Parts: sequence; structure tokens; C-alpha cells
Amino acid sequence: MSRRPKNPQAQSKTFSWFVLAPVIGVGALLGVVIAVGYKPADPSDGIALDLADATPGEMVLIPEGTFVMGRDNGPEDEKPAHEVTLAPFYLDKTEVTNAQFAAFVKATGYVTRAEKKPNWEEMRRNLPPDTPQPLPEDMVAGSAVFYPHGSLNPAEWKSGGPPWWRYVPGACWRRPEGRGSDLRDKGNFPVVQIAWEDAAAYAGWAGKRLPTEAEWEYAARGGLVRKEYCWGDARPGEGGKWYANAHQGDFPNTDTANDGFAGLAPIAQYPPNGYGLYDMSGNAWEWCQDWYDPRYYATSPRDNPKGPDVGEPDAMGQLQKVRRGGSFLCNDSYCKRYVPSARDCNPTDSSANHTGFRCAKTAK
Ligand SMILES: [Ca+2]
Ligand SMILES: [Ca+2]
Repeated sequence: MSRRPKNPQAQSKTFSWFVLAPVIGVGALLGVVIAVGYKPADPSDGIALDLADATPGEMVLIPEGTFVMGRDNGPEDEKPAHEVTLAPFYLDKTEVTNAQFAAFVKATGYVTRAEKKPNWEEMRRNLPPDTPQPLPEDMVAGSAVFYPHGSLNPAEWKSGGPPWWRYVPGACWRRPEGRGSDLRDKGNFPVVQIAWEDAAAYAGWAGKRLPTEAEWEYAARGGLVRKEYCWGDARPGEGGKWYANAHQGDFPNTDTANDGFAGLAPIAQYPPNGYGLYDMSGNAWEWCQDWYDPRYYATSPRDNPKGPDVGEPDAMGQLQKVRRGGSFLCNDSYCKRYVPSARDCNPTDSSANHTGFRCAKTAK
């Protein structure tokens, strides 16, 4: 909150203006700074920007071709399995890293959605008319952070939603778990706490775009046909081999890290898929270009589908964009969505500490 400085006390006339001038100048400057709402810098801001590395990440050329998208033995929104033909495109070999995103912010001064104070007038346009206005103390910048706590039984959820998500003031890409967290030594981790609009802004700056949902699934399958996983049929951990960073143990309370990582992992810690892409399964969710419609596959075009013109609103009336690949929080007991056919979605302004992205580029 901005505060106006108190009126300066009368100064003794025994001091000359020459002596007072620097004092008055510094005082006036401080007054202006306080009046515009200056807050002391959080050390995590500088730690994040110091990671900046503008070296472009490698992209892989995904060849043109036809594949079977979706599956008939999965959730309703993955049906029907259907053939899709795609033109060739490039896709980032890895999830976009903190170092890469820091270079974007350093070059442009971009401010992510999670770093902005929520605007009620903007929010209410997407909400039912009778939605009560939040208290001013709740209208603070922040984002969703996973909190390993609670039961999988919805009957035990007090607020109507899963108890393992909390809105944490101050949480953003520079501080994924909120105040007190930072990106020290995490330049090669996927950037998270990224809303769809932030991912799209980065992609535009980098001369790229977000992949379509069809491109994403085609690439994730790595040339395999109708396989359950991005790597084939082997179950994670079978024969002591792990292929992705997901969640093992009693979700959400205990992450036993059998796959080597509890929480987010640096990029490319597991073998790449058939196209040489890393972490298409797990680690961080990845935003796609398309609006989400659970019934889209029934009518989608065969060639280069780009999603519906308008997606289906969520329970609060907000349209949602597709997210793919699952995350370090996918557990077979609750949501096995680190498989290539699995679909998920969220509103364009939402972010969380398990959601990032990678970029695509049209091959000319
Ligand atoms: Ca893990
Ligand atoms: Ca991923």
C-alpha cells in the first residue's frame, strides 16, 4: 500500500540552504518512492534474474505424418481415438527453463500474471453475477502452491476443492512456493507458476508459438503407435527403470521419490522419447495453444486441428486452455495423466507450481 510521507518538521534557520539542499533532495526522493508504492526488493527477484541465459534452447524437427490421437479405453474427453495428419513443425527439446524465462524478463521487463495484484473489475467479467467480491486483504498477487495434505475423498473436502492446493501471496515464477523460496541453483529447472498468457508472451518474444494440442500429442508419442506411455508399454519402475518424474507414494501426503525426485526435477533427467524430446511425460505440465472442449475429438478436422473456436467454460464460467503431459504430482492412485493421451485444462490467467510450457515453431 502506498503511504504519503508526513510533512517535514520546520528546520532551524541557523542551517544554510546549501547545507539543507542535499537532505531535502534525498527526503523528496524518498517521499516520491513511498508515494508510488515502493516495496523493498525481495532477494529472490535478483536471484531469478541472475540466472538469465539468452542462448536459444534446441528444437527438434518433428516430421509430417499421421497418427492416432486419443484412445477409446480412457476418460471420455480422450474419445474417440481418431486419425490426425500434421504438417512438420519444430518443438523445444525440453521444457522452458528458469534461465530462459529470466532472459525474457530481463530483456522486456515482462510481469507475469501471478506477480500482478488481481483486478476485481477484470475478474468479475468471467464470473457469475452473484459472485461476492473478495475482501481487499485477499486481493493480493500470488498463485497456487501444492501443499501435501488431505484426503482423496471429496466428501472430506471442506472448501469444495482439493485441500492440497493453496493460494499463496507472493508465489510466482521467481518464488514458486511463495516468500522464502527462490531459484538459487535452479537455472536448469522448468519455469513454473506460468499462466497461459505468460507462456504465449514468452513464445512471441522468442519468435515461436505454443504447440497445438494435436502437435503436442503427436510429438509426445515419439513415433510409437497406440502405446500407453511416451516410451512404450513398460510400467514406470518396471525392471528398476524410470522414464519420467511423477509421484509415487501416498498422494498427496507422501512423495517417496522412487523415480529419483520428490517435487520438480531439472530438465532432461530421464531418457528422451523417440523424437529426442525430454519430459513430455511428467515434471511440469505444458500449456498448448488450443481452447479446451471435452467433446472436440468427435468433430475435429483430420488435418492440422487447432482446437475449437471457443472452449467449454469451467464451473465458474471461465474458458480454459489445454495443458498436457502431467507433472511431478501425477500419481497412479489419483490422476495418471503423465500418459500422452491425457488432457487437462485451466483458465488462461491461472498458474501453479507444477505448470510450465515448451514452444513450437512452424517448419517452412
Ligand atoms: Ca518424482
Ligand atoms: Ca513436462
